[in-house]
This record gives sequence, C-alpha cells and structure tokens, in this order.
Amino acid sequence: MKNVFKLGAGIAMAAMLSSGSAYAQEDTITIGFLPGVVDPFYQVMELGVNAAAESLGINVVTQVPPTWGVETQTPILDAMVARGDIDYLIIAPTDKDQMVGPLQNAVDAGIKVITVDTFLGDGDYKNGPVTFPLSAIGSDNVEGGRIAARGLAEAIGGEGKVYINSTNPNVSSVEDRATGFKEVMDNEYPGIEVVGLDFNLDDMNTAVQQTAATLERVPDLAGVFGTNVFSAQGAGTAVVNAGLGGAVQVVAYDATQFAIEQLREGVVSLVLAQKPYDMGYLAVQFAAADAGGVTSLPPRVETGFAIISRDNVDDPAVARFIYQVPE
Ligand code: T6T
Repeated sequence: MKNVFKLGAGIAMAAMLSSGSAYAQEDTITIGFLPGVVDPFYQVMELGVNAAAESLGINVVTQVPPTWGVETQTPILDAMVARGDIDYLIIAPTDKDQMVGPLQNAVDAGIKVITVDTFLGDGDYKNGPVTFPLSAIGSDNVEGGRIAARGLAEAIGGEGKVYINSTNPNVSSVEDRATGFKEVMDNEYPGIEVVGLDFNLDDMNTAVQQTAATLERVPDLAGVFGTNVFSAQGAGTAVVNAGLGGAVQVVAYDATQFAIEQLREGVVSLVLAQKPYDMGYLAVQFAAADAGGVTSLPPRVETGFAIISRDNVDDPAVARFIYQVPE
C-alpha cells in the first residue's frame, strides 16, 4: 500500500507529537473512543488511549460495544455524535463498507475521524474509495496472515489439511488475515490444503462448535488458524476437548493470556501479538497534532507485531507485548 508510515521510522515524529502538549493546556479537545467489542485487545488499546490523553490533558469519552457488529456500534456512534462535544473520534469500524455512512454523518457534524485496527474501504485514505478519515493506524494484517501461514506450515511439516476460524465477513482486519494466509498456502506450500473458513461472529462458543465440527468432518486435519482472540480461543479449546492438543497445531492471532498458556502447553505453535497500546496512544497523539495545526499526518501507520513462540516467550523484549489487562 502506498503512503505507509512504518512505525520504526517514526520515533522522531512521536517525540515531536508528544512535545506538542502546550496547546492542550490552553485549548483542550474531547475525543470519542469507540472500539469494536469488549476483548483484551481493545482493553489494551484503551490503556494506550488513556495514557496519551492523560499526558496531553485531553478528555476521552469511551464506549465499548458489548458484541461485534454494525447493529451495536452504529447506535453508540450516533449517540456520540448527538452529544455535540466530540471533536475527534477514534474508532475501529466493525464493517469496512457499512460503517462508512454512519461515520460520514459524524464528519458532517464536524467530527474528525481516525480509524484504529480496522479501516474503512480499502484503507487507502489518499486514493481509495473512502478518504475522510485522517489516518488508519493498525497492523498490516495481510502480512500477519502470511506470518501465521508460514508458522503453521512449519509446525505441521509443510503438508496436510488446515482450516481457518474467523469472525465476520467484510471486516478489514480478519479478512486481510485470511487473505494473507491463503495466499501463502496457495503459492508456497503445494502440500497444504485449506479445507474451510468459518465465521463465528466473534463468539467463542460458536468457534468451539465450528472447530469441533471440522475436526469430525476432516479427521486428518493438521492445523487451525484462529484469526483473532475468540477464534483462536475457540479453536484451541475444541482441539483440547477432542484430545488432539499437540496433534492438531493451532496458530493464534492476538497474544492473550489464554493463547500464551496454550503455547506453553504445546497446543498453540505460534502467537501473533499486535500492538494495540501503540494504536491507541498514537491515535490520540494524531488527534492532538491535528488540533495543534499539524498538516502532514501519515494517512496509514503500520504498528508491527511481536511473533511469540515457545523459544522466545520468556524473553522480556517479547513478553512485554502479551496483552496485560487490568483485573
Ligand atoms: O484481533 C483483534 C482485532 O484486530 C480485530 O479487528 C477484531 O478482533 C480483535 O479485537 C481480537 O478479538
């Protein structure tokens, strides 16, 4: 994708942004933070949002949808717009097309939008179909899917049948993960067959049932890719319930405590930690920078990954990316 700002190169800019707090003391802004759902990934993102907001003296109004979907996110968004005091909205859109209209309404009401984690349209806010958000801050999920595929392929010895358990269609993050995963399996591993992709609607119990049904249907299944927190938890749970822990390998997107326990137990072979804290922190800094007159914010920021295996899980430089949520 063009216009991508790689986070590793952005330290000078981050320092510049955080030193811009002088404006905030005189003229504070209010940010609405509207993540996708209640889960450890967004809880860590909220910590980043709050840390940046505190350091800049910015008010944040946070509302977290109880379940994933346009039906739950849109009314919360509408209510935030109706308050009349929100200047910037930091949101993880739960559908790349269906959330465009509701967010356009927010823009029409004078609110500036930054997307985190998931994006609208194709995520190219310079030349793509949706250009109103200031920036898309999140993981390169196609690349994450490729990393997951290579990890799973290695864990199963380069051949066999694999299955993807995911959340919903038309969500940029998980859709890209499945795309990257299939691309690598198709192009690099002729001995591996992707036998299915299920959508659990971000419900762990559904993920358990779907994975259990796949284990029945495909008795020689070698591996499962769980594309997010609940998909991976459901996949890992079903594999253990079937007595197949270690025999059927799981790759987990998102570094929850549960995924790390299953990594240590040999059920999960690889965990991809995203950087939700960075996403939240940077999004607030971008809002502050925009309010302070900065006009060169990058329209896309990729925050990177930590790839966690049994070999490095106790290395503090890696373990710091395991999602730690307040009790
Ligand atoms: O994987 C994350 C996030 O990146 C995705 O968009 C939705 O699911 C999570 O929040 C994890 O549950």
